[in-house]
Amino acid sequence: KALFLLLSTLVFAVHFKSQAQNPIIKHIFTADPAPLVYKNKVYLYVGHDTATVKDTNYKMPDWHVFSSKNMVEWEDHGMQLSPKAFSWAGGDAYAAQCIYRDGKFYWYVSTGHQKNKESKGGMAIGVAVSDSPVGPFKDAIGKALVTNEMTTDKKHGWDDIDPTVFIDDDGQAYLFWGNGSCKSVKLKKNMIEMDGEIQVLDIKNYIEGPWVYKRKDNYYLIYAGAGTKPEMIEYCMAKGPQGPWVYKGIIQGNVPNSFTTHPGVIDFKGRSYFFYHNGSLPTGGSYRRSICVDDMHYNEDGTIQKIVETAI
Ligand code: FUB
Repeated sequence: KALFLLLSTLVFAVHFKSQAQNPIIKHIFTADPAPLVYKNKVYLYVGHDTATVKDTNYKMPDWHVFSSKNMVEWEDHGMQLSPKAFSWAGGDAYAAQCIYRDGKFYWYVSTGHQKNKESKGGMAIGVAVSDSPVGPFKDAIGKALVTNEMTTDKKHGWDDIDPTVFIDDDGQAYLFWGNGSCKSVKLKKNMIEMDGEIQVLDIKNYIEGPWVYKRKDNYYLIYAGAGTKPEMIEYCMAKGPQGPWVYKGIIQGNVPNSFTTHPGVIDFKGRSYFFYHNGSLPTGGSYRRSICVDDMHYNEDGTIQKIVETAI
């Protein structure tokens, strides 16, 4: 019996040590996690909340990069990109995702567009590129990839935010994005030009923050939903990257102390992880968010179990 107790304590200790302590970044406020697995490491691309406790809107000046070999210790690579890197941009550094292709890292970002002959303003999507996952990154195009003028399903000036990029097994890349409606378009192999028409998808309860990936034979579209209440994370599944997307339910309810949440999903060293943000640090809130990560579990049929959040 003593041996059994010792062994179960050890198993618990090892399991506990391999869990991240939420929030995983505590020295600055971070939001909109976008994890990338590359060469036995996880690179985490994040937004940066700098609003004061009194502010009632976002103040997000730049994007930062962290990395980890074990999902417990996170190395801080600092600020690696800001809207200043894009001559056409101005405004906040909203959600972004970095992806690897053919020796290069492409970082898709949402930020404001200056009012000029290319755009009447509003939010837009740009792409930065680097030879390394931790930069330096520079504007890959010299203009925005998506501007407010290109999309016809206008909801408001900030509907072109929250890019997620997915490369299918056949090499075809897709960009998904949007607030108020989810849009998608094929990308050319160079990753910086659209290839075809923008599609507006019919996704139940969709608000923003899409994250698209394939696991086994299933395609997943995970997103922040739930409308006027604080956001929840909901998801759809499909048999291909162009749908039809079948609604599967809620995998995470409202998060502590933040109106928004934002998903990022990876498999790493045999485990599945779900990244999100909340306002759980002592002076945190909707504009002072912190990134967390918890285990993610799939059922036999590929559906996703509800996330069990581990606290600080
Ligand atoms: O962080 C700014 C915005 O809040 C993001 O673009 C949305 O996804 C929401 O998290």
